[in-house]
Amino acid sequence: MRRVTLTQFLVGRQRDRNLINADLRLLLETIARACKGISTRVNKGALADGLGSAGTSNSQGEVQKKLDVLSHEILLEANEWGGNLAALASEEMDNPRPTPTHYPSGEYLLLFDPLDGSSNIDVNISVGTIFSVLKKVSTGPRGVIEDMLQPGSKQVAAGYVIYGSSTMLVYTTGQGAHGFTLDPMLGEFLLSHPDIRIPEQGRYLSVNGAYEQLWSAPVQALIRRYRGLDGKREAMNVRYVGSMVADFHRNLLGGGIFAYPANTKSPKGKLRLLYECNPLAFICEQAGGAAFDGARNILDVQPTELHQRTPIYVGSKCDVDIAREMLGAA
Ligand code: AFP
Repeated sequence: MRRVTLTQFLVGRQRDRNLINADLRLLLETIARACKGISTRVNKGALADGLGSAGTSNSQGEVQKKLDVLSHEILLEANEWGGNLAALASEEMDNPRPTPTHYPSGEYLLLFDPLDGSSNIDVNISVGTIFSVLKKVSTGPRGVIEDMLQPGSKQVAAGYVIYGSSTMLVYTTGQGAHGFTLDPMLGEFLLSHPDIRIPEQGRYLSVNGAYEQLWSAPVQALIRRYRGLDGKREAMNVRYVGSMVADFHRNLLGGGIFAYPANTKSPKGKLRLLYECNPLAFICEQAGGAAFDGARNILDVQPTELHQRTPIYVGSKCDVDIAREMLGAA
């Protein structure tokens, strides 16, 4: 069977229904190309001298892996010259970076986590890249922080690439979520999962149970509910990789919920709103699922800082509704 490449799929959407414009198409293609480069480095593992710590920390005090730094640079270099972006921001940067003045400025902003789950790289477990695209709202020539601090409902595109047993890209521009698998022989992403739909109710619960003593009483009760321990529902299977992209991807295809609640050590949760939770929430909603922060829909949260953290419950709609009900935000 002849499969549709990512480029053909995007061109089709641009041509037939004008669902995306040329600049946004270029942006998605450039991200995909950069991620192929990251995939090659990740796949080479120990052979590419990419494993281990870079000996540095990011602005949030987290130890950077060599591949974190490399992936950040690959995405930055691939995207800053195209003329379609006004600014970029990444987990590995202190502040947003306006595109260099020797290149034209565009109407979009790219926010990304270059390598999510990177503490898993050294032991050959799936990791991923997550990205979010917003439209510039400020009036100056280049993008500024104000442009980045928009609620997730304003995203015009979002996606992730999972570097797993195969490399897959999943993206949305607000007309469904579509998945492509990288054919390493052709070097192309090929359409493999058109119009992904997450099951209404899921099988999998992904949560780090080691924090149980640190959760609030309602969160403890919620997780007990998912595990079937209060006798009110069938127990879900607990599966936790520790790479959000991998846990999310499994649950998107198989049904379930990924939860990273606030706890007494991380009162705002661990995961970042702008470039981790918002893009996955957008994809999940487009696939028929939901995402909640314990009080509101993730996509409705008004951000106040670039590296803002948030608790998250994301996945199958019925399972997220249980969180809404039990955390008192019905
Ligand atoms: P690293 O990038 O430091 O490996 O963190 C991964 C992550 O941000 C996310 O991908 C995981 O779901 C989550 O952290 C795991 O955190 P815990 O180890 O606290 O469960």
